[in-house]
Amino acid sequence: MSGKMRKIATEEAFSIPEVAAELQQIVRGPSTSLDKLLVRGIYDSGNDGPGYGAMNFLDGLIDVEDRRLKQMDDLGVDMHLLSLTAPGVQMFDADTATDLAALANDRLAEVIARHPARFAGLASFAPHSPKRAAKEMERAITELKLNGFILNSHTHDEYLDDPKYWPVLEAAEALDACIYIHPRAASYGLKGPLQDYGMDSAMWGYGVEVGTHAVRMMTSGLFDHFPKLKICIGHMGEALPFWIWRINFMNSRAQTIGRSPKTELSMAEYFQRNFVITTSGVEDPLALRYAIDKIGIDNVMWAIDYPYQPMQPAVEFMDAAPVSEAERHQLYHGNAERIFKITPL
Ligand code: 1WB
Ligand code: MN
Repeated sequence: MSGKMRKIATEEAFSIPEVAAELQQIVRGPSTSLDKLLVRGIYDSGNDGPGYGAMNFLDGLIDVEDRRLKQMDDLGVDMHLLSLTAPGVQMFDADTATDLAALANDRLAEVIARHPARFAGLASFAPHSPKRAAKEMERAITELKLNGFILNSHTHDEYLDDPKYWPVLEAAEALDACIYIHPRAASYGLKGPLQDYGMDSAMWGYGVEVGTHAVRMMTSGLFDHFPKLKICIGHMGEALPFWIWRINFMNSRAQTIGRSPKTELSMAEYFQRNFVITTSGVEDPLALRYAIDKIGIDNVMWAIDYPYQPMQPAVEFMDAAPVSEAERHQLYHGNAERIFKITPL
């Protein structure tokens, strides 16, 4: 055990009762979102949900300062970078989403104020109303001193390459704050074959959804307008480190024949310049070593994905990972301190 190494876990989920109650209403309402398969089990497990209630994730999401903190103590986990869990506020209508994002940010700032050495946080915003979102983003960084932003992929089936979201991207870039794109279930047009066999969520669908989101952002050329924008993706990069060579090759061809917009840089260059990844929920030493060698040790951070994945194996994984001690320091805390502006010890 590297007991003295600071350990900052960077994709750690929480919720508040008000958001949980609103999600229960969504589950009972007419939405045809694929998210309902999983969200029902967490927030309305008295219904006929597929057994997720038994895992009691809701308890682990609402509890921040009690059992979670004790477990962090026991395992030597110094800090959780908290984010409002998927689907965040994005299934709600614009006004509800705007209000609940602000409330969640206030609560998050209160938790951090009580435990400044133990928690940091990513701010929520309601992409539905991009201008109001930009205001909340500014408040979250300048007043609440939060550390970046959380976005749960699509919003009502729309993605960040849509020009309507430019105020959001402008705000993130101007505030020099990273947007963490966390999964939610695939959008309406993408969900067809992902609806069966439990493929909708963390097993496969989440990665397809966020990977698609990230490739849309790169191929649309939006990083030419926002060259300093930083996007974080979890789950060892949602397969993109493995695919980037082919994305790059085929995009270059698509640009040549006019099927993809002309861009100033190549896809591989955008991936290197504008993206960072975390290990959340992928405890595979070969995948970690590959990701580091492929995209650089400065671009990879450790995460647990609590409470959806247990803390102890995530710590054991990183303690034993096939990396140098200098690399382990960067993975465990150095990169998170730089990217999320957490004061080094
Ligand atoms: C699970 C994982 C469920 C995540 C989630 O619900 C989220 C799961 C919002 O493993 O069932 C996640 O964040 O990886
Ligand atoms: Mn997660």
